[in-house]
Amino acid sequence: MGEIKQIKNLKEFSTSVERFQGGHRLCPGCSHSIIVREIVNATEDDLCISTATGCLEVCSTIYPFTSWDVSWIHIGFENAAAAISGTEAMHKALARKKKGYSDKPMKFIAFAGDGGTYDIGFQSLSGAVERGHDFMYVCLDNEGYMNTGGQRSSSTPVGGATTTSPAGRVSYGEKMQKKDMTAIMAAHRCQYVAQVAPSSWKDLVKKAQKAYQTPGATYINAMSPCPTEWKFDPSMSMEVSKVMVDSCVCPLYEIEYDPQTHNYKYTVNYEPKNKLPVKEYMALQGRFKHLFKPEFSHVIDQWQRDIDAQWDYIRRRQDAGV
Ligand SMILES: Cc1ncc(C[n+]2csc(CCOP(=O)(O)OP(=O)(O)O)c2C)c(N)n1
Repeated sequence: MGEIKQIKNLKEFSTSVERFQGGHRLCPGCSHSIIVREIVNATEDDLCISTATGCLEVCSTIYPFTSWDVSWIHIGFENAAAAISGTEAMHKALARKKKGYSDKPMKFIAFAGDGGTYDIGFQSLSGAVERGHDFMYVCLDNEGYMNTGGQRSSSTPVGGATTTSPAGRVSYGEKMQKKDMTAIMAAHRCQYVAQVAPSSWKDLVKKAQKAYQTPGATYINAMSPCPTEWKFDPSMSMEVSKVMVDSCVCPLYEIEYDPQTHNYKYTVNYEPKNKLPVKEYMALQGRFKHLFKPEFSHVIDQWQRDIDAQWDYIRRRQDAGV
């Protein structure tokens, strides 16, 4: 395993060798590219990355250009994990045979959106983790199928208006609960699972480094505010991300599984001093605008109860140490 570089501050981190270049076609203010840079620049090891079809892939590799200064595979919407697990197995086999093949440390990463993770890529992700391949899976979670015009996914939160769960006179938008993908991946006995947000960059970089160092499959759920479909001004992405963290809509926490004791250790990495009401988070985004009508106020109240209950649950697990 290569050295993990120590990151002191943002100024220093900004001088890292750039492995995901600018000039791509992601929307102004898109969080995907910020998250990707925070992850790929956190190591100096060689990287091999698979990326499912989605905003990141479409916008970073418009032929004949590419933003990727690492080995990179474009794969279908549904099989980023299958592609990277096969590549990891091939790398191991070739390194064993030697015959001129480099045995330099290499890290394997799969990036996919929430559509490519929570829904269509779920089976291939589950299988790759079960087989115990050594890779990091990162879900860029913008809570919808944004590359194809903002359809709902099983990550879309209740009340969110999307093109396939529109809000109107009779509907308040999405009706189904967002899946708890972080818990689902912990239940696969990944040794490291974490939730991150791009505005908490140091937390994100540290977690990526922890995932790089953990053997076997690791999973990072990266919440990714999307100005285009969440409907806020592109200059506000990091503000939306901060309020998302401070309202505990996106609690920053990690789960470490110990295969010897079968223990799950929960750690809350950030406790807001002043926990904001979810209303403040919703008010920043057009996709929740309709919820502020009196007839839909019960949706906001329910959200607040759900977020509070989830926050309490995570902290109870942390305190219990199991
Ligand atoms: C099998 C298959 N079905 C549908 C599509 C069309 N398609 C391409 S990208 C995409 C949406 C991607 O959404 P998500 O994974 O959430 O990533 P995002 O673009 O939001 O980052 C869809 C539906 C496809 N490429 N392949």
